[in-house]
Amino acid sequence: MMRNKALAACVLASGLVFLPSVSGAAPMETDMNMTVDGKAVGIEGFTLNHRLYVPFETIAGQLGAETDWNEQTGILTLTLGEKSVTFTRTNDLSSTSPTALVVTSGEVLIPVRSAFQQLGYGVHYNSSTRIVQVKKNTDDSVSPSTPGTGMSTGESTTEGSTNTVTDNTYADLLSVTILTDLKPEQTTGTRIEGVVANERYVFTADMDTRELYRIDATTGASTILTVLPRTGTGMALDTTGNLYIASGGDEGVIFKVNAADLTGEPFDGSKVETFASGVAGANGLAFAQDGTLYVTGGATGNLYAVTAGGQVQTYATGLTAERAEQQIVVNGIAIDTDGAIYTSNTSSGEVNRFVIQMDGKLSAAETIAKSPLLYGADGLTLGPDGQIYIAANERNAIVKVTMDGQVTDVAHNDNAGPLEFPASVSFVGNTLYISNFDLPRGVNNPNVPGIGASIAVMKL
Ligand SMILES: [Ca+2]
Ligand SMILES: [Ca+2]
Ligand SMILES: [Ca+2]
Repeated sequence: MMRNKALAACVLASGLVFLPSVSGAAPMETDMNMTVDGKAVGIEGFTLNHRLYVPFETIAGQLGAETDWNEQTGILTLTLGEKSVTFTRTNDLSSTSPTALVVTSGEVLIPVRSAFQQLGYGVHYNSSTRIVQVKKNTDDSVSPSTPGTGMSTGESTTEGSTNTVTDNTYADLLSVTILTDLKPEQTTGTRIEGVVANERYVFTADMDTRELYRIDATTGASTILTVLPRTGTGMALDTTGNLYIASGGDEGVIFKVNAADLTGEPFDGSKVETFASGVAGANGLAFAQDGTLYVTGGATGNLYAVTAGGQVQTYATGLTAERAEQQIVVNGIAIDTDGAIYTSNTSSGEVNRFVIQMDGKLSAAETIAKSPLLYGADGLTLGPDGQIYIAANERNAIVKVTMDGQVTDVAHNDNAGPLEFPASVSFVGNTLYISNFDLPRGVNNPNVPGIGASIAVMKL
């Protein structure tokens, strides 16, 4: 075990051990303890991407599992009776695959949870005692972990910020299902960005064909209602059921579709009104309680407030991109009942809050949370629990941010879906509708396997 301690120190101390990672993920030496069937087991390892990694010999030794490690192919198989689990070497520290193994200093480390679970053991993490409890499943099913606050790394990810990144390796992720596959005949090649739903329907638009979709919230049956004059992204419904659609670019506009047209037969695109213009980079939309429509300006860094009459006021947030490869700094948006404006910063992985001050000016951006879990933060909405829910597109994840800055994944998966570069989110009661944009980037690269552009559903 001394050797492993040295290994962990080496992992932490030296960037040379690992290749650079696209997400900025860094291994963190663990102070967790473990019991297997009630017996304490010393562990030396690290957490990475919310997973606890230990040398495979530790796990195999506890279970008496047979091991087959092929250094050439980078494939490791553990076998216990009828059950086996295979891990594959990765150099990508941002990999969230539960079956990726990491080789460092000649040591082979594997994710604890998936190893035990695949070999017929239940894994439970107690975040207060920091003990990972492993127990053989008596009924041969995988026993669930208990939901809870998860495991805080205790590390603030940004100077001066008080938020913590919650490691939910051992927390339950919520299940996500597919309401409808918009292009059953294809697995890639269709991009949908915005989504908004009411009790009856879910709306989205194909960015390339400009088709506006109406999807039955119960059956998933879809209808192409019309073809928009220009591409459509973020969407919102006003209190009387009219649909608003952002259309970005330098000549950004907001389209309006009247409520009566949303429930009937398909109609001609000439019935789509231009509600407002002069909203460059328009991306996300949200109504405040006073009826003002707020619009994010994407990479422009602008926020726009649009009156019921379509008059536009422009506010500069002053936000600038932190990652060259991602320039969007105001993307998803939601407004609380006090009028505070929450936006997602896709570039920095941040949630910002703004208020319109008494003098009519926009406040400086306040950081609610900043975390690598929020890289690719796209659509943002307020949940029925008053917390913030965000589609982290390049992580194939839905992330919850509490008002006191706790950041937790509530759902995520690898590139096979059901989350596939999720772009926008819309709650109806406890049901969250999610648009799968399916861009091949981050965890969704390559974007196959998967079903491509689709509407996913998650229930709180
Ligand atoms: Ca498909
Ligand atoms: Ca967006
Ligand atoms: Ca995919």
